Amino acid sequence: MNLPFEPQRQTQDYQASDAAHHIHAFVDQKALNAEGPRVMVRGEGLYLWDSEGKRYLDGMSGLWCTQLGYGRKDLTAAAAAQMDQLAYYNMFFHTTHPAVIELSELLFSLLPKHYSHVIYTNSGSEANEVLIRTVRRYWQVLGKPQKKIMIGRWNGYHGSTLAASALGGMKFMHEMGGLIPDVAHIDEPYWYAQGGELTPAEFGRRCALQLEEKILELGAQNVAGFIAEPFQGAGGMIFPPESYWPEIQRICRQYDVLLCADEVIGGFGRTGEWFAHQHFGFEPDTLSIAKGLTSGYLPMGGLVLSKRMAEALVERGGVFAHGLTYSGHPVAAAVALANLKALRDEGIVHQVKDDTGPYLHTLLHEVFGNHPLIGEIQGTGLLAALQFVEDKGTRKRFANENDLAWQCRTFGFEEGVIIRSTLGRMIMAPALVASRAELDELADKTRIAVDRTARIAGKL
Ligand code: PXG
Repeated sequence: MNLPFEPQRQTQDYQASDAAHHIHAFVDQKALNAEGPRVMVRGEGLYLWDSEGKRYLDGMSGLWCTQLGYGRKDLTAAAAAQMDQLAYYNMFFHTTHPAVIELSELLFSLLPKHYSHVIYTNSGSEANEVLIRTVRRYWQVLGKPQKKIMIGRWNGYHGSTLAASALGGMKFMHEMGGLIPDVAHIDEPYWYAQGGELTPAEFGRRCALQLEEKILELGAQNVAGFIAEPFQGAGGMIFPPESYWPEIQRICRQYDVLLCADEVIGGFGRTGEWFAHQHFGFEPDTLSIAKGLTSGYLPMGGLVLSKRMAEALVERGGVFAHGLTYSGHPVAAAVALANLKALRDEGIVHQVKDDTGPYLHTLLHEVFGNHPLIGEIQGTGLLAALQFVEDKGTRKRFANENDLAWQCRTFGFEEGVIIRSTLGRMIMAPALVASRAELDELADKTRIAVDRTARIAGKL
């Protein structure tokens, strides 16, 4: 392999140089420098190897993105061939190219029929930046320029750029200079933590009705759209109660507010449907996509628009004053095309729905259904969350649940499995190509990590 960097340096050497130059994501950099990050050097299928030669089962698909796993030769071949043919061109000044055209043909053959257009970006954050301007433009074109306000949810995550983090509801991100005008938030539908005495169905409706109250408070004539993840990802892999989405959809339609689904994590087969909104049975006006679009092999995202929105923007909108140098990048588009073909032609999404998804959830219920530390198992397809709980009867959570979950994640690394912790929840989202044997290994190693955590918490 002709890698442009030295292939085998000492771990400490990598760590020292990393500390000298990098500000990592969502971490106290000084503390990380003292500890030293793990250096990942290779991936194959569901497995990763670090610079010490230790092997891990990646239960998180990288960052929820490597749908096909690591080391797929069809994706690398697609990238190399496109680089040889046309390494770069763009969609500015009246040009286009075959890779992006064929990608869009395939993308819209997989999407429900009421979507027709896409604006490509390089990431999910950018997709949501574009979303705000596109939604506002849409209402301008319809003669309602005062419809500008976006409503998001507390603890929602829509990216780390300025407007995307403002749409999201992570207060600690807002505090880091991350607010913009004309954005409002409502509560998240996290029944286990916040549902109190209400049934999940009652709580789901109650949370949805907050949207109606917020729209009335702000004036429907001022509200442009509501953005939400079909299920919360970064916020803890939280599935809303079944009553939630139908009521949200009713409210958006009643008040002429665009329903914007952030499918960055939910898209491309994660739930066993191509898109998560199909699993929950609602019909958004826009979809923000990224991650699984290329299986993470190259950065690419996009904003998908309904025919109704696209028709207004194209037929009546005039100049659309937006463009990114790398929108529809030919190499990323070629990789996305190869990735979507593989997901379709190898029946991977069907396999998640009919075989590996149900298998994983049956397994998790067997292993963790009566576990003293686990109060709830949520998810569908190759997506699962385990909720830590101190008292199952009252759903009382540990005061130090964040530390416990982080500890569990560390135990996982020691056992050779990567699972994600958020607050008091452990998350699994393995590559969609996972076999039953790999899911067995994921559950077994997670069980060891959870048992070790339960001992610390005094539950075993
Ligand atoms: N929307 C959603 C729903 C996301 O989950 C983004 C937008 C932003 O995408 P980019 O490509 O700009 O990162 C995301 C990203 C985690 C984790 O561990 C989640 C994300 C990113 C990094 C870590 O939960 N989601």
